Amino acid sequence: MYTQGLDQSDTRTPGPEEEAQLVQAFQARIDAEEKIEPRDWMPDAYRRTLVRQISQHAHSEIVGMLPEGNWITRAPSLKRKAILLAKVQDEAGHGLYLYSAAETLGTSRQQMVDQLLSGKAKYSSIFNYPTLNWADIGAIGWLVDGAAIMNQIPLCRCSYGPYSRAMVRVCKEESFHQRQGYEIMTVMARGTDAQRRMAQDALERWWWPSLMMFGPSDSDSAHTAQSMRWKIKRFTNDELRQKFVDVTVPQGHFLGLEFPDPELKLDEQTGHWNFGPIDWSEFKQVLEGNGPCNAERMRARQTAHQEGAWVRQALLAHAEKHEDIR
Ligand code: FAQ
Repeated sequence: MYTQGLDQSDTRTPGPEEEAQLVQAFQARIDAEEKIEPRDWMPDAYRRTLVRQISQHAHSEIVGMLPEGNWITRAPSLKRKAILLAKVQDEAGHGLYLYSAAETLGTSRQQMVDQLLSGKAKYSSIFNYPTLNWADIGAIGWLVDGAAIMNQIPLCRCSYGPYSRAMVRVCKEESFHQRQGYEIMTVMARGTDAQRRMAQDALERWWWPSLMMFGPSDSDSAHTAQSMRWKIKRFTNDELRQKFVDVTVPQGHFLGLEFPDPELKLDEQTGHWNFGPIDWSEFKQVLEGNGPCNAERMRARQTAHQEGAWVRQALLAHAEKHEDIR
């Protein structure tokens, strides 16, 4: 029974002097690029930051299934339908790895789901925009998954072990998603005039919301400085946004598409693409629940949760029966 006691944490509260030593030793481990594991001592604020970020991330994956799920029954061919089904299933899997990673910090999945359903927890702003036509599925893969990868590759080096390991697999799948989205855009951009117009229209609607995915600019970001010290984040929101613009603009130009930004211009000296101002009032509105689809997304999740109650009850009953037999 050598595993006994592994799941019991030290409930003793350290005194102020001991706490200061623990914090110092903790930061030294982070600075030395050691991974922090669930049973290790960690400051409460580090734990809270991780639960906040990982649960928001998990909710984003789950809510993120809705805009694309909208097109599964209307995909233009059997092959496209099979690909989209697999992609949406991957997002569900990402949500599950992430909820599991957050659970290692002592918050149950039920608590996290309750916070989402009551509107207390956030999920990514991008999933509050509608998918109006098939080209939107291409634009989501290319831009939304593209932005997600840019943000998430550095999370593979996050200081918290379970989160960093979950991100390795997530990123492999996201990179496949990005390529399938770009392939849809390529086919449409090289198709009929009507298809080219659809691809252009989708880029125009998804471009600015994709830039907002990276979060507020560094000067307004509440958590970035501390998260960088803890090596949860490795780059700031603005740094990642710029990297995304730099790789994505040439991809769009290659397809002959135009970005909806008259100020977009290559700075020959730095090699970066300068872009125009982001409409942060729109971002704020979406975060406050007033985006085009916030109410619809919440309703869809609440209904799914209610309608899935019998499945959860059946699984629990099965698990209890299994316990009795053992
Ligand atoms: N939407 O101080 P910061 C995907 C909030 S997954 C909503 O800068 P932080 C896959 C932020 O939470 C997409 N809220 O915060 C997919 C905070 O509020 P709080 C999700 C946002 O944490 C593809 C406040 O603003 N990815 O797309 C947003 O240091 C296709 C202040 O902000 C992740 O979650 C936003 N865009 O940096 C699925 C990645 N931005 O909590 C389906 C992990 C900021 O104090 C289909 N997360 N806020 O109430 C992160 O890297 C970070 O949490 C950031 C925000 C960068 C999102």
